[in-house]
Amino acid sequence: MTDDPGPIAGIVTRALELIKDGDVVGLGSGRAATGFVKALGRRVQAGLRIRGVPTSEATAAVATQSGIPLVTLDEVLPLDLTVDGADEVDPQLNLIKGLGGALVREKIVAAASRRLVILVGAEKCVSVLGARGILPVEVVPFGLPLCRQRLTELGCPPTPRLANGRLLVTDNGNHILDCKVSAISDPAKLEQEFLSIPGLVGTGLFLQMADTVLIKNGENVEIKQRKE
Ligand code: A5P
Repeated sequence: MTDDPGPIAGIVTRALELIKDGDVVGLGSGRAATGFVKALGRRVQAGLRIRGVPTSEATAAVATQSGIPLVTLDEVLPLDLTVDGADEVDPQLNLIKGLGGALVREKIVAAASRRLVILVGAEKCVSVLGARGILPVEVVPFGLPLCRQRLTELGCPPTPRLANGRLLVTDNGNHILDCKVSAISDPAKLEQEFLSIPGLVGTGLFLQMADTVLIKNGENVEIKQRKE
């Protein structure tokens, strides 16, 4: 059986090469991360001894089905590395994440890890963050009206994310606002402006967090390392 699921064939195998026996691995969310988790599970069934910290309930379910023992940040901190996907990657390896709705736990697990490895297709690589037009943020339900107003005033009008016709509820019991953005000239400034809004608990901007990005480009895998 191959470790490579469909569209991300190649990068999963390269990511698996980074995992050592005994590692504690942050398990990302989304399609690329799920492909990695399933492949990692096959290695565990073949004898690899690792433990995982999932970034979402969905990933926890896949990991459990795949035979990966799970632990929490209460039990292990720091983690050896986290493997996750992304929605945009800029030339400095800054990211936009969160189109899967797991951005807050993803950022916590990434920050708790010695190394963050990102798996993407080449279509996710952009010259400037914001190129794809959406920056997700997570807000507590009570703060939703205020957050919507403040984000609109900042020039990033938000659309509440829905699931089955109702407001999506994250694993943290919060909601997601998809903010309309264009090229973000100063992501660090925007991050601070967003985080200063009471009730906004996290943004999809992952700045200076990714250490390694594996990019699937046709048949090739390009590996980028962040420069300090
Ligand atoms: C989940 O909240 C997201 O951050 C995903 O990691 C991101 O959207 C990439 O997902 P795909 O691998 O499904 O494109």
